[in-house]
Amino acid sequence: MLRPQDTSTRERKSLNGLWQFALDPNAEGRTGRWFAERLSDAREMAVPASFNDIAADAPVRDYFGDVWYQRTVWVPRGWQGQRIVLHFESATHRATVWVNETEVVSHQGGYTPFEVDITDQVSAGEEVRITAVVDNTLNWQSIPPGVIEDTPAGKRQRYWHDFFNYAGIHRNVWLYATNPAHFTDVTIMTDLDGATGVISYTAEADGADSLESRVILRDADSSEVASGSGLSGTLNVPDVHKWAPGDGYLYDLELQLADGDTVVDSYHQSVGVRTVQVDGIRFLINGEPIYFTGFGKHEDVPVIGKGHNDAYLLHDFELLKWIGANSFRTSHYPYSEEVIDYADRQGIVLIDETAAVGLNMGLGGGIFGGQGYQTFSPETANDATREVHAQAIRELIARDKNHPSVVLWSIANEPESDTEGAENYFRPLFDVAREADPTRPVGFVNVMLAPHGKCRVSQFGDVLMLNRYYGWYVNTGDLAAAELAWEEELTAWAGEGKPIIITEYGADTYPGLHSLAAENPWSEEYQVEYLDMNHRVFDRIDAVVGEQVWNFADFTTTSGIMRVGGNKKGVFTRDRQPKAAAHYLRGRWRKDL
Ligand code: GCB
Repeated sequence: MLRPQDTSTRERKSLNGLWQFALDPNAEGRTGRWFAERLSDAREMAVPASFNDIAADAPVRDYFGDVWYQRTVWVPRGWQGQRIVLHFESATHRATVWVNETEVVSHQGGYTPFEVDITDQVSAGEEVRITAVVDNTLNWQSIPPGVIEDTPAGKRQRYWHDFFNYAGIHRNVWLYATNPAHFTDVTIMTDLDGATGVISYTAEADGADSLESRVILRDADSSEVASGSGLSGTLNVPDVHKWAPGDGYLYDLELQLADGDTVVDSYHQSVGVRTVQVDGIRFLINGEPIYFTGFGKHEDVPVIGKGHNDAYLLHDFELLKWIGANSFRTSHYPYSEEVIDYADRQGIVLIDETAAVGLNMGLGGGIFGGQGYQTFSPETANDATREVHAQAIRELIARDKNHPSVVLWSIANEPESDTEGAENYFRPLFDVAREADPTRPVGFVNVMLAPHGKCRVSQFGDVLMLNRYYGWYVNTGDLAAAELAWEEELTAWAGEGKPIIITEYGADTYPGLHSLAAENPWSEEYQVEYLDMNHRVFDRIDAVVGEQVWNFADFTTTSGIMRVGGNKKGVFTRDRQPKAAAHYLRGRWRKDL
């Protein structure tokens, strides 16, 4: 699938803005054909945004089930004879869409795009009604998983990930037009031959049999540097300007379908020329070792929840630059494509993660016992779940394969990984990822419950990604003991001979809470001491090639006794003000100061 764009032959119309919106607590809308007319009892809802925090209304915030979005749109009259497509960048977690009374598409998976050709349902110059029912429930066959439980107080949605289940239409919605003959996909792979960049491209097109296909590569000054013909080929760029961490240099590859001198479809794909490779314990970009500095993040801001917002995007990247971070992980789901595009342009390196989080019944039981479920079983995470998970991996890679910023796929966060069930579940998923993308390393994020010697899934990864909380969840307040235990475990992992990225380490910190006794958890001083202890350990182990603090900013979670107004492990507050740890990290990461 190609991202909608405006070009000399393509045109988009944004459907962002205010839509009609209605909850459907009794699940009547589908049988009652709510799509067939104007939604009754509707309020207005912003798109893109999570619906949860917009209404001052607890039933909206905690709602699970179907919600309905509806709007009308005029199909531009100039689109006569064009192929017309309706495109959602995401709908969390699944959606079905109607154009007028015709059901046109369904999609599951809350963080990847879907689209449908609606040429037959619409006419240029006429108004159509678009209705989407979005269902945010989580079950054992969704990624992420969850369960709806009957309680004395009614039904409750339970899930096992530590962030709020924000839902709705989180990203852009587009109507766009192309020529009936058009490109449908392109895959770019890049390599280096000395100072020459080698760009291989493979395009796919529909209705293009009698047309000529050609490509033009331009540099960042729009000067042509190479060209070719055919749906696939290789372009050489002497003295190539490589894409590298901190240097987001991009070329533009224009794909053209032409009928003689007439270009009938033109699509622009940005290209960053770089290589990625794992070599023993080193992670190489363009043959040079990288040490990842940065964070696990969330898409999470006041009022709009997980809705994409350009201002926060820019501000967050300013803060990354300010603090000296060269990377982050899209924990715990694929982020908006605007984020990935911007990372390409800014030279920020990404670990790109699927939404497979919470597949672990060992976590979160605490003194109240276990979760009451077995993670992998015919009734819980089963073969059907794995197929949904495989599809989530394929859709992530299909969406992000051409982004130079993405250097590593993470197929899950902290799943159960110390059992036979886990091994059987995950083995084929690594194959799915490698088949979809033979060029990038693949891994998953290991949890503290499956330490070295117990984990049965790490053997499949090219890189070890570890989340560890020595000094927080264990050895709380005793950093000396934490340091010894952490170094012992990490030394054992180093023996695997793979690069290790510490993808989470962090301490909840209430901003403004200070303590002279630095070993007082929740204080700003403790967060600094905790990070410093971790860094002493990392610096002693050669196989550690990266440190990503949990988390960039405080974020919203479900309520619980471990959380005070959300998860407070942010180095910045939710409104992006620095805690003391931000200044400390800046001192460690900004080598130029
Ligand atoms: C983890 C999870 C992350 C949580 C974090 C925490 O291991 O991956 O989603 O938010 O710990 O703060 O407990």
